[in-house]
Amino acid sequence: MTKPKANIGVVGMAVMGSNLARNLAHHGYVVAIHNRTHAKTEKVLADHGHEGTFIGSESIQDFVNSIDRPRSIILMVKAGASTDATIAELLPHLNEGDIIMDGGNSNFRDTIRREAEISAKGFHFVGTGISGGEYGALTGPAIMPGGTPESYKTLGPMLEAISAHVGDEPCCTWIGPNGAGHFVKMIHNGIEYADMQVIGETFELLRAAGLSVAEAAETFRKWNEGELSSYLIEITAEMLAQADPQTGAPLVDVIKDRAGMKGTGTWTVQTALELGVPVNGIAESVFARALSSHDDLRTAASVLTGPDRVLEVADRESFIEDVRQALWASKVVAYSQGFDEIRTGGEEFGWNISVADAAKIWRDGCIIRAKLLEDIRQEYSADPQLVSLMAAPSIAPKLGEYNAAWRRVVVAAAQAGIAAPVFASSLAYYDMARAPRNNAAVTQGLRDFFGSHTYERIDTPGHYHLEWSGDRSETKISED
Ligand code: NBP
Repeated sequence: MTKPKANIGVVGMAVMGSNLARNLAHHGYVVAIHNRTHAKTEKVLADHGHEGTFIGSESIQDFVNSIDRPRSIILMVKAGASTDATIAELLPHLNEGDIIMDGGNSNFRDTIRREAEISAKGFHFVGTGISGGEYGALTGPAIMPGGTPESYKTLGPMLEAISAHVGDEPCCTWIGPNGAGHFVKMIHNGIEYADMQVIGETFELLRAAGLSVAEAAETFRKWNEGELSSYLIEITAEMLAQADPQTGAPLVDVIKDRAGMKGTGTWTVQTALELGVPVNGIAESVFARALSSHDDLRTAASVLTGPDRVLEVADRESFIEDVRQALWASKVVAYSQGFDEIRTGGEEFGWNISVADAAKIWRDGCIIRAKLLEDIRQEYSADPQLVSLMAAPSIAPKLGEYNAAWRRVVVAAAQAGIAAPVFASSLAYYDMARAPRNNAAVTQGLRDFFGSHTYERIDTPGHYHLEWSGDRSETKISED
C-alpha cells in the first residue's frame, strides 16, 4: 500500500515550527516534518505523534517527496542566513508550482529579494508574518501572508483554518505581493514595542505615586475590563502579580532592568526614517530598550542630579485615572503612527495594503490583540484613505477628552524626574500634528541662510532665496 502524502510540510522543529505543525495536524492535515538536527523531529513524533498524522523525515529529499504536489512547505527556521541556507537545500528537490512559505521573522527586504529569485525559478515564495508566540502557533496565531494571490489559493485555506478567529472571521488574510506580509508583521512588532514601553512607563508612575506592586497589578487587571482591554494589559497584571520563586518578593523587582530586542523594532524605525513617516513612540521604545542595556552610559550618568522620582499625589484615585487616560491616548498615537507607516509603505512599495485588513487580523491571536483594534478596523473600513487614526471620528473626540489628564501626567513625570518617553513624545507628536503653524519656518530660514536651500512663502507659490551675505534681496528660484 502506498503511504498517504502530506498536505503540507514544516521545516524547523524548534518552538514555533513544532507548534505550528501540531496546530496543522489538529486541524486534520497530514503534516510532513523535518529539522536539520533529526533528534528534534524524533522528539516531536515521540511526544506529539498521537495528536494527528505526521510524516517525519531525516533527509530533505525524503521530506519533499512525502508532500503532495503542488507542495506547500513552511519554513520556521532562524531568520537570516539560516533561511537562505534552508531554501538552497530545498530548491533542487522542488517541482514547478511548489510553494515555499517563510513563516520566520524575516526582514521584508530579504523577502522581496527571495521572492524575485525563487519566482524566477518557477516556484512560489510566500513571506508570511506570524504573531502569537509559541502558544499562538499551537492554538491560533495571527497570520500575515504575502506572495502571489495564486499561492494564497492553495495556502490560504490551511492558514485560515489554523489561525485565530473572531467569530467566523479568520485572523489571516492575503496582505499583498512579495514583502507585504513581513512588512506588516514588522510594524506589528514595532507597535508591540511601543505598547510594552508605555505599559512600563505606566507601572513606574503608579509605583512612584505610592502603589505597591500588588496594587499596580490589580489596577492593570481592572483596566483590562474596560477600553484598554488587551492581551498585553492582561499579561501585565499577571506578570506583576507573580512572586519570585526564590525570594517571594514580586518577580518584577528581581528581574534586571535591561530589555533585549531581536531587530523588528529597529527595522520598523529604519524603514520609517526611509519613508519619512514619524513613528516617534516606536522609536522612543527602541531607544529605551537600548538605553536600558547601555551599562556604560547608565554608570556614567549615575552622577547626574535631579528630582528623586517620587510623586506627591493629592488624590490617588484621580491620579490613577489620569494615568489610565494618558496610557490610552499614548497607545492610540503609537498605533496611529504604525498604521501611517503601513499605509505609506503600502503605497511606496506598490502593495496596495488594506489597513483595515491589518487591523482586522490583529484583533486576535497576535501579541497586540486589543479591543481597540475593532474600532480601528471600522475606521479604516469606513475610510480606507484615512491619513491619521488620531483624526478618525471615534478617536479624535476621545483624545480631546483625555487631553488634560495626558498633559498632567507628562508634567508630573517630568517634574518628578521619571522618564516617560512614549507618554511625552506621543503628546508632542499630537501637538505638532494639530498645530496650524509649527516651528519649521525657523529651520527652513536657517537652511537658506547657511546652505541656500531656499524657502517657500505663505503668500505666493515658488521657492525663494534671500541674499543673506549681501543686500538681503529676495530671488525667486523656481515657480513650484
Ligand atoms: P529559532 O529562531 O530559535 O531557530 C531554530 C530553528 O532554526 C531550529 O529548527 C534550527 O535547526 C533551525 N536552523 C538554524 Br538555527 N540554522 C539552520 C540552517 N542553517 N538550516 C536549517 N535549519 C536551521 O526558532 P523559533 O523560536 O521556533 O522561531 C522560528 C522562526 O519563527 C524565527 O524566524 C523566529 O524569528 C520566528 N518567530 C518566532 C516567534 C517566537 O515567539 N519565538 C514568534 C514569531 C515568529 P537545529 O535544530 O538543527 O539547530
